[in-house]
Amino acid sequence: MSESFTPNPAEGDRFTFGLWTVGNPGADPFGPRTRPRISPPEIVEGLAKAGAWGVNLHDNDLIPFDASPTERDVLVKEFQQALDDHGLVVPMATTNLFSHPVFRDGAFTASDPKVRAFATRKAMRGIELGVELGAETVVFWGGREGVETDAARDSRDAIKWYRECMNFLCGWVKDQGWELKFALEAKPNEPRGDIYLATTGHMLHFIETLAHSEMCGVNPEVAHENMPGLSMVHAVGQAMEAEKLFHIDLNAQRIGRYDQDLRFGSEDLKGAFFLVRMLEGTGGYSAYTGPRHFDAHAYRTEDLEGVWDFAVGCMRSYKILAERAQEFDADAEVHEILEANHADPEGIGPLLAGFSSSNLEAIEQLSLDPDILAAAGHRYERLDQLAMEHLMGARG
Ligand code: DIG
Ligand code: MN
Ligand code: MN
Repeated sequence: MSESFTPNPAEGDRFTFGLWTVGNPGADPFGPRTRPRISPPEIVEGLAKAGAWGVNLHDNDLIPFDASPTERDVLVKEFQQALDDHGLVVPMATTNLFSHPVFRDGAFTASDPKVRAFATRKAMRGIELGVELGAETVVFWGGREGVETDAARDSRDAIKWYRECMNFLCGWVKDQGWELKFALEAKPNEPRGDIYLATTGHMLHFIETLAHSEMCGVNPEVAHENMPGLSMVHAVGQAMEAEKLFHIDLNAQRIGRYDQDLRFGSEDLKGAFFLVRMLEGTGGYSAYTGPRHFDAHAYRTEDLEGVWDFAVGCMRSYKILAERAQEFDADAEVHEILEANHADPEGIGPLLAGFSSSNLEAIEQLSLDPDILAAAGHRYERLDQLAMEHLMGARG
């Protein structure tokens, strides 16, 4: 394999994986696990060897739901030792608010306030664990926040309860004096028939209704935007434009299917190319500075060797796409076509940048012939062909 695409934290690569990703033993709703389970310390060692920079976790990826405080402390100590031995960090932590049956009617949106209180308390313990391990970002994925029938509750109550729990947790974190970022992750369905706040766009609006919106952003996932056929590039673009891209879940997905969480770049390669281009900032905007997190898992067919093939493949594909994006944005013909399309020799753009009587008069006075404007070509066929040829390695 080409050495230039080997992931290397020492060269600035910031790739992370969750314990639940490479630790996924291959079980699915139709069959048991197909691989041996590997322990968190073994996962840390394997990720370090693969070239990852960090590892993320749900509380119960490390600590069983019913573990005693003593058992918890032993597991955390062993995990911390593995992190120290192999030089991995924990940038993000999250809480499992979806596996135990107590959450079967939701966590923060459960109709029973005792369940909402239990979920909030469990989230506080999960955040404490994350802080203990050095995490600076806390992801919230509301896997059970939804319904199979809207007879269960009015969705306005659900949104209100979601907001109450988020506001409570933001207030608690600030009361602890911690500087943490909350990253909310959307998904349209599965495991619930419909999940509230179904897309990154829904989440961006919801965040603006929170009491401490400044500490809250989003954690968009490729598969979750693509499942309903939406563009991950546009979800991430809106999040970055709002300065709310606090974390990201990279994987791959075929539209219209269950959440596949496939190896990054292994489906919709063009979408992955434009996503990496946006994250790397090669097209002119500033780059995303957070971890490149792969929330994905190996095919059920794979043995443990295949799991590490999967992990290396995620990182290599990201690095290859980053190089292709750099080449695309350095291509003189690409610049020529984009500059021709964005040209503004008469300085009309700024007239729309803010209402004023002078801008109004100038806009009204403009000579704008729609037929002439309509006749202009854009050479997007050539531009997209250039993107595809860079993507396919046919234009060095
Ligand atoms: C699923 O896409 C979710 C959970 O795995 C986890 O809560 C979150 C963290 O990235 N992604
Ligand atoms: Mn997913
Ligand atoms: Mn995810």
